[in-house]
Amino acid sequence: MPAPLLSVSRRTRHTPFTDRVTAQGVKSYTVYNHMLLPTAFESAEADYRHLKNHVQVWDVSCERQVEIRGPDAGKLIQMLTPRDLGKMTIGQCFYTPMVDETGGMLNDPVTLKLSEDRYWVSIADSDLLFWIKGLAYGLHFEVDVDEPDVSPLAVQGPKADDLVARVFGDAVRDIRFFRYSVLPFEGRDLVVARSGYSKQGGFEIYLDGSDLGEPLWDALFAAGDDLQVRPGCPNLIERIEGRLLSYGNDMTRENTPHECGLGRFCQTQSAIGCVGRNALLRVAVEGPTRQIRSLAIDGDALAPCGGVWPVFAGGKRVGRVTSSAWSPDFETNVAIGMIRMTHWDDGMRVEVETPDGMRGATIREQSFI
Ligand code: THG
Repeated sequence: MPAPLLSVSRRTRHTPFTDRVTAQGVKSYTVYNHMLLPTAFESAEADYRHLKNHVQVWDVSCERQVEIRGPDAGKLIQMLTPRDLGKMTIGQCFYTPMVDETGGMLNDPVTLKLSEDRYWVSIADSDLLFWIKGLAYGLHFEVDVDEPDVSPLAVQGPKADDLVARVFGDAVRDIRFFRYSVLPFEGRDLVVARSGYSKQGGFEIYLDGSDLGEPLWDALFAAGDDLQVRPGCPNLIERIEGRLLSYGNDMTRENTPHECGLGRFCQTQSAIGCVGRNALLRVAVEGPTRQIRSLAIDGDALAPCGGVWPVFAGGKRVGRVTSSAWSPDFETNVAIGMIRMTHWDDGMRVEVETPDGMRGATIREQSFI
């Protein structure tokens, strides 16, 4: 049977780059924040090889911004996350677990501080806008909360500095990791951050105004011919190797940030105002009893895990795999899963129930890259 098609309508929102992405041969899409997100151009493996050697331009418009602005913006944003934003400065981007009153993960966005009273929350795939609007309204905060016409375009890969410097100038080379500069393009100021959903390095350009989408796309491709620039997209294999988490796949509202291995992004004690603070302080006393791990699954290439694969040890259930793919570089099936504490130590052996049968697997405390 051929793979089913995706029916597109107004609800599956197009992006400022969709016409270019289509013209340049996108092979498949998913839907993320009710918007089209490319998932393959040539193939997962060919796209992966190219990403690791050259430079790609990714239409990640689906990383929508929730803009919070007004005198109470700082107070509201601290309510959302156990990460202490007290020392955050203008020009910084923070990876911010966001939780509900039980400490359950609602989203894992990148937060940008644009001014003392203006933030962008660059969200993963959940309707965080409604939660934030609800808090602001219910608490009578003096803020506006909305989704602006801002669409990130990522430039990722080892040649990203060269490509982005040709379009925005050599100033981009001095932008530090998870910092941004505001740089002009066609007379408009754009946020250019050193960030992105890969471990290959690069930038995210926050296109402010859809009308500039095709000019920006075309400028990058015109400048990058000799760099072998290609359209790309977040790559399943590479993000599993790098253990970049996918909200809704690797974690949900059932998980705390500590279970997700995001404890290093939490300063719950000093995150005064965070709605999940009491719940997280309580669970922090004992620590989590299950946590995200990388796994290497034995044997030949498996089709990617599109759901949940149960994990066993000695016949007992000890966790689940939620993402997997064959890694050409590590010559094994790389995976991400949630593993109980009895089996989460580095090097421990478990069994994964795959559609291809039971497979042995080795737990890894660290990511592959
Ligand atoms: N960029 C932007 N918005 C996003 C994503 C992004 N929104 C959706 C999704 N991705 C959110 N999830 C993540 C997950 C991981 C990272 C960023 C967003 C990430 N993590 C690095 C890591 O884990 O190595 C570094 C984190 C740090 O050290 O601060 O980059 O990609 N705009």
